Amino acid sequence: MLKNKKFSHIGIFAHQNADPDAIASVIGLKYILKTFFPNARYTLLAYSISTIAKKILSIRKEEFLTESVPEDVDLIFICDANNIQQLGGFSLENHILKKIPIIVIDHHEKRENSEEITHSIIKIETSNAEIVSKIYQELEISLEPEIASILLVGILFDTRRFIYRTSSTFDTVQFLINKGGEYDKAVSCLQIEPSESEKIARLKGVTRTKIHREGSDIYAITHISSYESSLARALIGLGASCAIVLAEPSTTEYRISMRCTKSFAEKNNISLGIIADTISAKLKGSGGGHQTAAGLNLNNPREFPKDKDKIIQLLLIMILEEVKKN
Ligand SMILES: [Mn+2]
Repeated sequence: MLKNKKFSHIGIFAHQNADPDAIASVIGLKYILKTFFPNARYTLLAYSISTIAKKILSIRKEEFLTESVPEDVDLIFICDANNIQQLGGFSLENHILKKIPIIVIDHHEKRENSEEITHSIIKIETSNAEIVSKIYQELEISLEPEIASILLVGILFDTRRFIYRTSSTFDTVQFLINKGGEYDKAVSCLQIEPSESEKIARLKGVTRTKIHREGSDIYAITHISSYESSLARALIGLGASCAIVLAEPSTTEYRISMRCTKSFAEKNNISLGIIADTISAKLKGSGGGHQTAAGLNLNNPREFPKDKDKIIQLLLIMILEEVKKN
């Protein structure tokens, strides 16, 4: 399709709140397309970019549009998402009316076919950056060292530093390193030093931590004014099986962050996301999450005591009740 047509302005999208994998894929794809359409204009778009993903732009400065799509874009790519709903507040209405090709390159499982998408490359890989890297490899497109480093960042992020990988992941990484990709630079790109206030908050939260043991499970519960998810993660790092952290950003709003280890979730056959959902329903708040990470938002729960240590005890009792149900 691409070979038989001429395109003058190519738009490449990442999903909203773009992560390093999305940003890396978009940049990687731009330089693949440049070999086919050297004279076209390129516009990279992301409705919002996560803090960590912004660090990729220190390897190579690339401009991203965050507000609107230029009208004259005549070819659209979407990276790391497979539908236009995930693009955020961008409007593609006119482009769809003009029947502009929209091509998806994604590694997530496809849920439904959306009509707007005219072509797609969907491969179940552990990162989208790996798909883009494989296109370089298979089509023997020349790859600049900086772009190789950027693709490494995407792979490192989405594989969670190779916790998730396929039989080809290490081959792809080796390919990128052979092309001049700098592994150390890519790793350091994903390290963000917490702010001083975050460090202090975490340390204070740790000193207030109460420990509850339930067989071999260690529960750590505490409270903090903010940075509750950062503290909950830190408590898991310190050895807790399950961490529950209450934050009280205002007198009427409570946020609770929960984390647990995978072995805790599997052994007790629970998902923190479901527990958060159940408890929030009881307390008329909102909550949810995944198996090992979840959060709750409560507005002025009347039955809560004033004393924060008592609130976290109450939360612990509710959580233990849910864990023991299974
Ligand atoms: Mn991804």
